Amino acid sequence: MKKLLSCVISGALALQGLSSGAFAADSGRIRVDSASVQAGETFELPVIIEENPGVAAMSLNLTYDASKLELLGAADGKILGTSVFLSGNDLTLIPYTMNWDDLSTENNTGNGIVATLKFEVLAESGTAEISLAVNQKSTYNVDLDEVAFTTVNGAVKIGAAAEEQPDDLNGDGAVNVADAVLLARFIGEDQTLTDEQLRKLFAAKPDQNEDGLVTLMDLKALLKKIETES
Ligand SMILES: [Ca+2]
Ligand SMILES: [Ca+2]
Repeated sequence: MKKLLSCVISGALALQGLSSGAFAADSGRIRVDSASVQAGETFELPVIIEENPGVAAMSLNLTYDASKLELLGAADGKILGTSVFLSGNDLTLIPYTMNWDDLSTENNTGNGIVATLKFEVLAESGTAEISLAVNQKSTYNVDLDEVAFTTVNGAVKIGAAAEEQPDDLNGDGAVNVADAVLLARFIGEDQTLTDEQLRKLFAAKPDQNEDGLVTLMDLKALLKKIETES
């Protein structure tokens, strides 16, 4: 088992090495977290920037199922410099637009929570998809060049019991090396991962050490657990 685990780690390292050359430097990722909640509950959901190539302004459109969720607010994560965060006035608008517009002459390269969404659960059960879209013309750096971000949508499971297997990243009911492989592929920026795989990954707990980012540290933490349990 140890040998297999070290293969996974070196595979992840190889993927990381590849990624620096294989992907354009000017593309980041924005994702909205997933959650399991109960009917009537109020909960917060972070919107997270990863591999931020540097922006002066950003605009995001948030879309969700208003029959299942009510948006109560959106708070600035304050990682985009001295940005003015314009949260929009009408929380009932769908899409709901979040804009950041920095007057600084330097790009903001912060990663982590860019906004925290607050929702109330209206539905008794079901799943509410939460999607993000980048308004490309309003997302640019200090040179006024448009900056590309890929987006990863979230899903809110309503009424479901609390996640019993947060380490089951591929959602197959078991926690084993296959989950570590999936995590390694994500960290290595494997572009062939499907939306379904990404949804399951973030419905579980990829951020093992709860620092707000998914990195090799999380892979190491997961491998340690798998090794201990096997
Ligand atoms: Ca699994
Ligand atoms: Ca982490």
